Amino acid sequence: MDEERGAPVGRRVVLAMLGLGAAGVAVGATAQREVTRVFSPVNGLGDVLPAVGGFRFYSVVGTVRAPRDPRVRVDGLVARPHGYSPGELAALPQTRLRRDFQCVTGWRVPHVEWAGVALPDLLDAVGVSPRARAVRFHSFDGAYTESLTLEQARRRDVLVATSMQGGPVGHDHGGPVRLLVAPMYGYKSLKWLGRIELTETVHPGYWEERGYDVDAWVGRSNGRDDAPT
Ligand SMILES: Nc1nc2c(c(=O)[nH]1)N[C@H]1C(S)=C(S)[C@@H](COP(=O)(O)O)O[C@H]1N2
Ligand SMILES: [Mo]
Repeated sequence: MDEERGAPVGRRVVLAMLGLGAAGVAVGATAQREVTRVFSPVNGLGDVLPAVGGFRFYSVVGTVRAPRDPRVRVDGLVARPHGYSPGELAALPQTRLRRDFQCVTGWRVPHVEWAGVALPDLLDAVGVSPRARAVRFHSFDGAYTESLTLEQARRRDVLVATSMQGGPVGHDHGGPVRLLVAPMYGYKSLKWLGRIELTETVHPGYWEERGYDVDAWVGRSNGRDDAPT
C-alpha cells in the first residue's frame, strides 16, 4: 500500500470488500489492515455493513473519547472570539433541516433530520473580519479538519448541529456538536467539532489532503476517475 495515497487506496479496498461481501472474503490481511487504519469505524467490523438507520460510523482515528470541555471555540479573524457551550448554542436561533446524507463512498441515508445553529448566524454573532475569506474546522482531538470558503460557510444549510433525528447528536455521530454541510459529501460534515477558525485562505481538510475535492458538492463530478457514481 502506498502511504502517500492511503485514502484513495483504502476507499477502493472498501468498495472491493462491498463487492465481495461483508466478510471481505479473498481480501488479504494487509488490505484489511489498511481499511482499519484509514477508516477505523467506531463500531469495528461493522465498517462494511450498514449500521442502524443506514449510517456508518466513520472516524479516521478509531474511537474518540468524549470531549472534556464540550465548548466550540470560534476564533481567528473575528471581532469577538468566543467558546460556545452547548447551552449557549441552544440559546441562539435554531435552524432545522431534513436532507439526505451521502458519503462519497456510495452510501446514503435519506431524509435525516438535523437541528442546530445555522453557521451564518454564529458567524454574525462573533463578527467576521473583512480579511477573512475561509473557515477552517477542527475536531476537538485535533485529528480531523475541514474547510469551506466564507461564501459556502454563509449558506443556511450549513449547521453547527446539536440535534439529529430528533435527539441529541450521539457520540459516534460526532456529538455533542458536529458540523453538517448539507449540500456536500459527508466528509465535509466534521464530527466532534471543537473549533471554528476564520482564515484568509482555504486550508484543505483531512480527506482533501488525501485526494478528495475541496468543493464536495453532492451530484457534481468530483473529478476522480475511480469515483463511485
Ligand atoms: N472528526 C471526524 N469527522 C468526520 C469523519 C472522521 O473520520 N472524523 N468522517 C467523515 C466522513 S467521511 C463521513 S461520511 C461522515 C460520517 O458521519 P457518521 O459517522 O455520523 O456516519 O463523517 C465525516 N466527519
Ligand atoms: Mo465519508
